[in-house]
Amino acid sequence: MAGPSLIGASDSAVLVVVDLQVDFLPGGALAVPFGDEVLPLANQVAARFKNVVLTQDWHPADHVSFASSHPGKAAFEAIELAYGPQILWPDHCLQDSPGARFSAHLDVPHAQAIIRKGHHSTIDSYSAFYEADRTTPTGLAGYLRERGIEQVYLLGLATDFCVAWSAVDAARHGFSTHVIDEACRAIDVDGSLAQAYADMAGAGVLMAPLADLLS
Ligand code: VGL
Ligand code: ZN
Repeated sequence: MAGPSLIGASDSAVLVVVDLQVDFLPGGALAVPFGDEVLPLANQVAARFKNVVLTQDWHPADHVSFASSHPGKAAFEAIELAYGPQILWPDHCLQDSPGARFSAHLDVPHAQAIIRKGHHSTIDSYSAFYEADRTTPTGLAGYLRERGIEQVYLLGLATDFCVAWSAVDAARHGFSTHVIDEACRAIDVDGSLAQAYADMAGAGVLMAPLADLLS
């Protein structure tokens, strides 16, 4: 049985690097506080993983999650949509825009796949597995299964949205799921971080110490 330090070398483990895009970094349209601190950690952890997948938030201009799509509403307000509550965001990660690009400091040349999410105008998608209606799949689960993946490790932005929702869905799909919390940073709007930790614990997601991955 491989110890934690060897997990990244395993054929059955994958590192999912979540949304390390310009718009989520300081100076970006939806900057996550201290988000840039994640970049060197992501590079170091990814270098130890044989299998790496990147996720990329990738919205059309009229996306339902944008406050600008709802006249009279402001960013960070919540509204009710057919699939449930939706926090409204500043316009971010517009398809093919500079803000949607991966950070120039992200250095993961061996990443094998990029999962783009949030590309349907009418559904947001925090999770790398399912859009926010919880039923429209992105295809990531099938991709990982076909590749014989059993353990999913996650890091990136933001802890309380795309990382947590992806981790909960990975666990629900039966993957042994671990979040490298020290290599994540949160938005934390209206108690979202506490909720995310509770949801992850409830789904059986484990927290993996960064040191275990780097040793
Ligand atoms: C995210 C809010 C909106 C994220 C994406 O990557 O956590 N958060 N879109
Ligand atoms: Zn988004």
